[in-house]
Amino acid sequence: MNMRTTTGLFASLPIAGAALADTPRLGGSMLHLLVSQNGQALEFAYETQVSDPVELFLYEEDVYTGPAGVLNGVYYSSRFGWLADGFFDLPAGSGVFIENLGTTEGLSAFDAFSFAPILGTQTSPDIWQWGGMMTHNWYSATEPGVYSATYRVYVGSAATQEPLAGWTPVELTLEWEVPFDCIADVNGDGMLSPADFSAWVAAYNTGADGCDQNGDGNCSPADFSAWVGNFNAGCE
Ligand SMILES: [Ca+2]
Ligand SMILES: [Ca+2]
Repeated sequence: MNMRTTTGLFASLPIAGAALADTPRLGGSMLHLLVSQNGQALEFAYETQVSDPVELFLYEEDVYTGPAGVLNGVYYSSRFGWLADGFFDLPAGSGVFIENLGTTEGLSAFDAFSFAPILGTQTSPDIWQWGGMMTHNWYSATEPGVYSATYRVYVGSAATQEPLAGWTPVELTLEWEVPFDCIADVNGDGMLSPADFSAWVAAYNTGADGCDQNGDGNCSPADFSAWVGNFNAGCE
């Protein structure tokens, strides 16, 4: 289609918001991964304590264009961000690298700025050079589950990426989650099984959250048949 044929008619109209590409979202507050230098050692600390896996979200209405399109239709988050804590005084010709030591299958990592696959995603190198500025890479998954990535942060040669002798790296593990959102899974183990029946009975007896299967806000005998219906309907 030749777009120029319509510009004369519509050029003066404001562009509707819906026509603009959406901007990928952080998915929550920033969680900074503080990396600092202590002599010839790197140290790591969370800026904010992180105890649970970070949830990955699917924004079904969002449409991202260009390189950000890798985030279309997937659960993602960029809450984790590398951040230098204090000054670095590194030898000439060196840099700070992040090396993927192990990532759960199904978890993808993309560069914060270019959206290029990194850290082992889609056969990309396991080593990624961190430029030292605040960097919130993107992490995505397509299926419910708990995902983790273990990284080594080290000082290496900018030319060869080989670790510098005499320098001590630091390792850390990050976790993400796509919840298995299924109301009939009363015991929350991520699957539907007969054990969920006894879990529902227990929830009924104690008035726990899992009891309310018909969503009317109450825990009543009607929730039993509702649980059976939800169980038979299954989950994705
Ligand atoms: Ca279950
Ligand atoms: Ca109910």
